[in-house]
Amino acid sequence: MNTEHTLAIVKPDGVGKRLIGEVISRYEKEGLEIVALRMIKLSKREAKGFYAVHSDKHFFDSLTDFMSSGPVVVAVLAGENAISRNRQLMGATNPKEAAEGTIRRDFADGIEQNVVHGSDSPENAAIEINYFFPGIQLVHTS
Ligand code: IDP
Ligand code: MG
Repeated sequence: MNTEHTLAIVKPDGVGKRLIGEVISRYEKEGLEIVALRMIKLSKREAKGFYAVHSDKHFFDSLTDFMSSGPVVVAVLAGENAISRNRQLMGATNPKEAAEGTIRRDFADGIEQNVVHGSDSPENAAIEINYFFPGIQLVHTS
């Protein structure tokens, strides 16, 4: 067993398109357990803190403007290989390159406004979960 936790975000475009339920439903249908969930609006500063790893990228200012432009839903998903399974559900960063049936292929408008975030490694998952749910006791229902 390789039970993992991963941080997922429905980004402001996803919330604006009323995709919260659709996205959460895809996690549940995949068998990923939702063990924490909250809706928040990030400040520009919080968005910059979350995406600090990308601070040297040309898109950093635009990305953090976008991420602080409206509410987001942040969740912790749990399950066997949860990190890679969530990345599979999401699809490639650029929706034009995302596989059919993935969230980004189905709903994203472009490489920046791409509906969802998902942690990419156990190390980043731990950092990202702690960023939004500091000190959380992760509850398992199954
Ligand atoms: P990921 O979300 O698939 O892990 P990352 O490379 O970690 O992709 O980039 C973080 C986020 O930054 C992306 O989800 C997307 O919103 C935005 N982004 C990535 N590359 C570009 C780009 O080339 N132009 C504009 N925004 C980008
Ligand atoms: Mg990433």
